[in-house]
Amino acid sequence: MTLGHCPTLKEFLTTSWSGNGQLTGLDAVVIAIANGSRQVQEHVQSAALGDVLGSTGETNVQGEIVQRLDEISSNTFVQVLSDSGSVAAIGCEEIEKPVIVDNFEDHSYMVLMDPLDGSSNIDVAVSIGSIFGIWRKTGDGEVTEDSLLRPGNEQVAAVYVVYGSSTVFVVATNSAVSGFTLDSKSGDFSLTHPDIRIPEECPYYSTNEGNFKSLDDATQQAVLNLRNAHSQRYVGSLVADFHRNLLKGGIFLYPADKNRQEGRLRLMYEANPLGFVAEQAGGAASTGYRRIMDIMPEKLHQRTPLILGNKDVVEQTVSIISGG
Ligand code: AHM
Ligand code: MG
Repeated sequence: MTLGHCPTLKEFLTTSWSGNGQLTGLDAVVIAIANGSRQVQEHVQSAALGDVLGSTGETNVQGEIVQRLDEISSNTFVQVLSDSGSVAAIGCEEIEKPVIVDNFEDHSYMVLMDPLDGSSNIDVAVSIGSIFGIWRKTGDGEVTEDSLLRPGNEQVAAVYVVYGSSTVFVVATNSAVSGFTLDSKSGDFSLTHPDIRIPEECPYYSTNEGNFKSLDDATQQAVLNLRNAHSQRYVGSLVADFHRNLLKGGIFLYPADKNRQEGRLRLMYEANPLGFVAEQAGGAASTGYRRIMDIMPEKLHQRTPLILGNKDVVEQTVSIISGG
């Protein structure tokens, strides 16, 4: 397939978003993320050659070892978003406190991000990615950490990027989920997946089967049911597992277990943005007990159980887990 006739991301934003007052200034945020992801993609591609593998020797606010590519990605996206002229504050999985950029009127968005998802796969050339939830700044007062504690259902857009066998950029708003592929020759992202809808069939389930023994009885039963009806696929990078399931149909589960009563994944950086994409594409996202998007966050780095993907299969799984 040649990409010559496909609209670029910039052309798409100009034609599809112009005239929509709800989205004013959002194009600058999306373009900033695209520019950052191009830079991160170059680091990912050169990896060992570029001497960016391995850990920094530090531990992040989540208590996890910081990989060098985590740090490079975090710095890159903080820089491009701060320079975009549209962002008031940034919350980042790798940074304890939010980055407050500016509070001028034009800085009307807040971005919460996992700058490099799938850290355990960095050193072994397996797909990784970046995830972003975008909220409109509320109120006229000073932006503080509390300003960022908004529920997922108030997101105006979500973006994720997969650095895989190709680099794919997906942006979701209330009106559409659109996927773009990086043309490495021109450096443009071109529209290759217009109006993504999760397929009705659900061939795959994705979960860490090594955690099975730590699940409660109801959740074990839910996983057993999925084993009987679907093929298993698990990359271990949420963003890559989600992308496959979005395009092919599938359900992803990282439920609570004995060792992780609050779940493993982060509400603000992973569950909310991908939950938003899933819902806009016709899917669903739940903790096992309630809709992800309805959770009123209490803290920035809050964790959550996550069940994500085809709506009917998510609903069946949730009803078994919750005994409902
Ligand atoms: P990260 O954001 O530090 O990379 O951690 C999140 C990752 C997800 O991408 C993935 O789904 C999960 O953690 C894998 O966890 P596990 O190795 O326990 O299966
Ligand atoms: Mg992550």
